[in-house]
Amino acid sequence: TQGKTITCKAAIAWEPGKPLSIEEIEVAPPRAHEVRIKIHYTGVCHTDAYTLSGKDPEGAFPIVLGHEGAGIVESIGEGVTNVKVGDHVVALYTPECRECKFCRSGKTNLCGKIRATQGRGVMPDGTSRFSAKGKDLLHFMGTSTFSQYTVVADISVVAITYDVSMEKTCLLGCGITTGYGAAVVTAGIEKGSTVAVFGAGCVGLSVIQGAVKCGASQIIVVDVNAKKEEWGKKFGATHFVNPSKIGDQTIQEKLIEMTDGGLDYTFDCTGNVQVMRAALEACHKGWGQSIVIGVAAAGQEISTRPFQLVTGRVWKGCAFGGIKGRTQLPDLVKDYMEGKLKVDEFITHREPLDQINNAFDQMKAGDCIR
Ligand code: NAD
Ligand code: AHE
Ligand code: ZN
Repeated sequence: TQGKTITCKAAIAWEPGKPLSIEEIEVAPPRAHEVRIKIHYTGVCHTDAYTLSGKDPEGAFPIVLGHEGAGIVESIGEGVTNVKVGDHVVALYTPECRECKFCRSGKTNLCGKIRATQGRGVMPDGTSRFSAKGKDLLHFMGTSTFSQYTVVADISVVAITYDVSMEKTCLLGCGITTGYGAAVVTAGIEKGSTVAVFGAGCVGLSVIQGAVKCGASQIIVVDVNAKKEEWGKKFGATHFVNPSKIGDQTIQEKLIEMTDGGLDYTFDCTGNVQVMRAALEACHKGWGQSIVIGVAAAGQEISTRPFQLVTGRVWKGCAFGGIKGRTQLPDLVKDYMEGKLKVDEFITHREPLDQINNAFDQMKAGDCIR
C-alpha cells in the first residue's frame, strides 16, 4: 500500500463541545521522514477531553484527537531509518530528534524540532495527511490516534517488542509514563521521602507507582472521590485524605499536620489551579518540591505568596513525565514484562472505535481509570 491513500474510519472532532463523529477519512501516504501507522489500540486521556471542550488555547478544529496509541507500521516515507514496516510501535506526542538544543541539553525531554507545526496541527512540512468530505483535518499532538491509520513524524515514534500486547503498550504513550516519570525522573524521589499525590486517576496512580519504586516512606493520596482510597492503596499509597471531609482545615494545613511540617514531594494530577497552590503550600519548608502535571484551561493562572519560594519550596512541572520516548520507553516495556511496572491494572473499560463517545462519558463519570 505504500504510496497510496488509505480510506479508513476515524473519530472526527468537527467543532468544540460536540461528540466525536465516526466517519470515513482519507489518510495520505507518509512523506519523507514520516511513518504511517495502523493503530490497534488507543487510550482516551483527559487531555483529549480538555481539547475537545474548547478550553485548550492551542485547540483548533476539525481535528483527529488521540495521543495514547499503539499500532503497527504500515509504510514509511523516504529517509526513515528508526522503524520499519511491520514494527510494533507507540506514538510519541513528545518527540525525540536527538539533535535540537533541547534534546542535546541533557536537562529536558522536551524536543524543539517540530513543536511549532505540531502545535498548529500539521505535519512538519506544514500540511495535513488527513481529509474528510474534501476538507483537510488537523493532526493532534503529532499523533492523532483516534483513527484506524495515522501519519506521524519519524521522531514521534518508537518501536517496541512484539511480545507485549498493544492493548497494554498504548497506555505507555501517555498516562502511565507521565505519572511514573514525574516521580522517578522529574522529582527523583529519594528513599524515605514523604509524598502527596493530588488526584488519583491514571496519572496520579502512576505517580504512586513511581514513589513506591523510589522507596518513599509515606504516600498520601488526596482525592475528592472516596473510591480513590481503595485505588490508591492498591498501588501502594499509605494514607488517603478526602479534602471535602476535613472540616475547617485547609488541605495544606491537614497535610502539614500529618507530616510534621510538610511533604518532601507533592504532585498535582488534577489540572485544578487551586489544587496546584495547595500542593505547593503543603511542601516542607526549605526543600519540598511540588510538580505540576495537570493541564489547566486557557486563562487559568497559578498563584502563591512568593514567601513560599523564598523559604525554599520549589515549584516545577513536566510533560510526559520527563521521559525521552525513543530512548526510555523500551525500558519501561521491559519493566512491565519483568513484573516491575503495573499496566494491566489501569484498564477498566474497553470500547470499539465507533463507541468512543461512550469512553469519554465513562472517563468523566469517575469510575474509569483508562
Ligand atoms: P483523571 O480525571 O482520571 O484523574 C483526576 C483525579 O483528580 C480524579 O480522581 C478526581 O476525582 C481528582 N480530583 C479532581 N478534583 C480534585 C480536587 N479538587 N482535589 C483532589 N482531587 C481532585 O485524570 P488523569 O487522566 O489522571 O489526568 C490528570 C491530569 O493530568 C489532567 O489534567 C490531564 O490533562 C493531565 N495530564 C498531563 C500530562 C502531562 O504530560 N503533563 C499527561 C497526561 C495527563
Ligand atoms: N496545549 C495546551 C497545553 C497542553 C499540554 O500541556 N500538554 C502536555 C501533554 S498532556 C498529555 O495528556 C504537553 O506535552 N505539554 C508540553 C507541550 O509542549 O505541549 C496549552 O495550554 O497550550
Ligand atoms: Zn494524555
